[in-house]
Amino acid sequence: MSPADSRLSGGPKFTRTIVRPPGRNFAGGLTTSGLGPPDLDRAVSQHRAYVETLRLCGLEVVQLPADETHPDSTFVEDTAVIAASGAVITRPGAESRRGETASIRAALRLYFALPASIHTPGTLDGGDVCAAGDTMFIGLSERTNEAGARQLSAWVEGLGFEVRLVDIRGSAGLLHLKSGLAFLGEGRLAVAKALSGRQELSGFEEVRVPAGEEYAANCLRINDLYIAPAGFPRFSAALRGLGRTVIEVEMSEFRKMDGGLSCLSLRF
Ligand code: CIR
Repeated sequence: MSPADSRLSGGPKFTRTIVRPPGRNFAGGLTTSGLGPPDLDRAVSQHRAYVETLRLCGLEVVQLPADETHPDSTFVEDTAVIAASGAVITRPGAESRRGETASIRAALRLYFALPASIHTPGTLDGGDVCAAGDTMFIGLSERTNEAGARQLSAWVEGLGFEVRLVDIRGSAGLLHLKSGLAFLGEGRLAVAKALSGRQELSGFEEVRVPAGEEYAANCLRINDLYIAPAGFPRFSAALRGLGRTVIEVEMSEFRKMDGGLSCLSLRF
């Protein structure tokens, strides 16, 4: 499906996903949540359930071994951007995460001939990139700088996407653009209050994430289904109201490390 066809549909059809379970050093990752240390056993079992959910959505799961040298490496989404028929390896904004990309590049080379790369002085986290049909929203954040966004823009524009930059620096509570935004298909976006009404989102229908449930803005549309974090009933009900099944997954331990639902997988 071309980007232009996919804004009013559910987006591209996904067939595969890359995931990586949390390692023993998971609690040593970056966090600002103030929610306390994660419980590793619980994180591992939540990750297992997440992977099963992706299988239920029809995806073939490519599971990488845990990376014990990089505590944030379970958040694979930040290390690559996959769009249409190509992949770009990112240069994560946090220095402690840069080494995560080597194994992701090796994994993606099995599926994409020559992944491109974000290079210095650019930095970019995949969590700042939200594809919505023929539109690619790219967040400027504490992690993604102008140079990184420009490099990615040039690449995705070459694939036929219209790029819209969304500056979220100073938007309290948003680590990444997708902490407050998700593409729901059929021209709709899930939007947290911090981004609601932004003119960069024009032309899309906003599905507002209720106050107090902002964490749920980071949900996923996978083929015919939605996946949403458990514990946010009003937002899940709103998704159900769009006429699709919603599968809820427990994310408590990843949330403690500032991780959202989408960041645990790369989908293509
Ligand atoms: C970090 O601060 O980089 C990790 N602890 C969490 C990354 C979450 N990534 C995402 O939501 N895309």
